[in-house]
Amino acid sequence: MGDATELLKQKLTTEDYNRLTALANAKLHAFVADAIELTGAESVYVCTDSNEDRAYIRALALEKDEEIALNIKGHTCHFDGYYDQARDKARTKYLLAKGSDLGESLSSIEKQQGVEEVRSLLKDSMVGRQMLVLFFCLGPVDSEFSIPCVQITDSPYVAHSETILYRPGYEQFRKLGSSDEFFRFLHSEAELEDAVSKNIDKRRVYIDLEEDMVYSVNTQYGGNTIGLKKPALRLAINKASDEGWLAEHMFVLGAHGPGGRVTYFAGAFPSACGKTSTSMLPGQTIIGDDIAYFRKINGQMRSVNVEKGIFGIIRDVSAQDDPVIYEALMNPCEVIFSNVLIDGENRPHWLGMGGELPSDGVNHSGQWHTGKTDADGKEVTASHKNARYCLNIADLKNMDPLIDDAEGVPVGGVVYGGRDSDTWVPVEQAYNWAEGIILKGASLESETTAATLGAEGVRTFNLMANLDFLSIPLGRYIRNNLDFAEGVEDPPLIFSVNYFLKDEKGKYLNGMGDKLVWILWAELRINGDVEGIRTPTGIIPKYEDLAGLFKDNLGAEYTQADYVRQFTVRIPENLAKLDRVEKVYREKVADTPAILYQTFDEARKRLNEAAKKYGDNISPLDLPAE
Ligand code: SPV
Ligand code: MN
Repeated sequence: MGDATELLKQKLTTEDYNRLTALANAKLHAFVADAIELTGAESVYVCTDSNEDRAYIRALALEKDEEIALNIKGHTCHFDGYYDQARDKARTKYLLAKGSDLGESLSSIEKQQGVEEVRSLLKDSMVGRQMLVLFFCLGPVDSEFSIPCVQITDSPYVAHSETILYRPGYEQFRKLGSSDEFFRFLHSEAELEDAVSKNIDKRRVYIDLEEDMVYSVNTQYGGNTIGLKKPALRLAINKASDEGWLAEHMFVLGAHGPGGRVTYFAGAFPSACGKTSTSMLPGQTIIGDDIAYFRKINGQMRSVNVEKGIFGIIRDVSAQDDPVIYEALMNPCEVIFSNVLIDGENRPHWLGMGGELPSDGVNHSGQWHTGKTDADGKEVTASHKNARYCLNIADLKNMDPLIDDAEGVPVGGVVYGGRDSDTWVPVEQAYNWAEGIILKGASLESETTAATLGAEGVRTFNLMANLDFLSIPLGRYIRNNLDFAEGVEDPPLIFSVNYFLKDEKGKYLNGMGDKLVWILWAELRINGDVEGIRTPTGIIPKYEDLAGLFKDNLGAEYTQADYVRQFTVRIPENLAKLDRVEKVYREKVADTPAILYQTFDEARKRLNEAAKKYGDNISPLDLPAE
């Protein structure tokens, strides 16, 4: 380690050197020294948890043109390159030692080859630039859930985003001492043209599970670069599997039931399928919108938000549908907008914000006007469909008071949902934990969205909405989820939800606001307040209970005809779904637990028996209550 210290002494100012070496951790020093040598950074800034250091990062993002100031105090806008607008799944890979295998569903590259490739792309990538070294904590600080992380980046935008999204970690590293239990992220935006990464074809996100380290290069889009977000989720899933806890792509929400009761829900949805808006339901309180860790503490399943901010999709955020977010986006507080449209007065605009959009301005394509087309003749939309906002949850009016609790919150319900136009009913409770994991979570399919590169609207298998981030074989992941209820006194109830069900003419059967009713019904179920109706796939609400919830919470009249249309059990679609999903497991997953196939068979049997008795489409009014 003597070498590392020598190099650090040469390259760092006395102040930065003292800041870094105040953290007496040889692995950390070696990581920073190696990054300096590799990237050829001209200087290094070591960021502590102080407000002054945060202000320095914010100012740097403006100075380097990675963000521009908007017309409201604290608001800025960042643009990613035109072809760098979403997670690049194809170029995100695990570095695997020869002979190890994660199964064919997860992309990997032989470790030595991959490390050489990504390091050659990082070589001299920071020449003439300042390297930023930042410390964060995943999960609440000083808790069983905490994972300290160090991020190295040459992008002040990435650094700024992380100061909003994650709890500060410099002091956590002080407490960590010489332990090597922390995650490391090395990112360089590399060669820039007009302040965006130029060599998108050389974009790489490579993950080293043995080293708990991720490399990212030639990209700026947050999902590829913000180490603590999805790269860290991948490391955490692997760590959790070794240590007996769970890392999930889930929101955590406090649902407020009768008499001031709060019941906590965790919910998994693929990207751009209503996860953030569920975590923001009116009248409820938010813990987190994207990533949650779960641990068993004193016989309870407890959960924390890994983050403290939101990197949310801005499309369709409007005063009417998302009043809490909308208010923050219209008032002074720290917000980074990305890939929206900026008008001549430095105001942001986006698709679906309500009202007319300007006919020109600046967006992710440069100067923009209505009807502009790109090099492929494709229309450039005013804002990108995956345009985002990044803000602190503390700036929202609906933050749950337990957000930073070191022991997390007790989970009463788990929800799985996707973009499903023809099969699942709007809400349904699974008969038990194992059926919930298998018939809801492990059977999740969703139509693809703009949150990842590639075609939209294609129905795709997406196990627990976490498939994009899995770092362990799929069967083991399912097993871990099944086993997690062992030793829990009162396991959470599991529900499926579907906000995207359509009728035979392709019209949505539900309004955007209806999701509040599904969650509040689930809240009543968890607390034993309402009966349900038994269907071949699970337990659905009774009409009267929903009618009451619609009236009390949305001031809406809910007709029996609506109920029948939405909650009719579609037998052929459910059978077809089981067949599609089973095929994936049989053909692509070598370690599928046998219980999955058994549970599918039982569900098929129930569906076939019901079809014999009631026909292919079963009205909920024909089925018996519990
Ligand atoms: C998602 O796509 O699931 C997100 C944003 O939450 S990203 O950072 O791109 O992962
Ligand atoms: Mn996400």
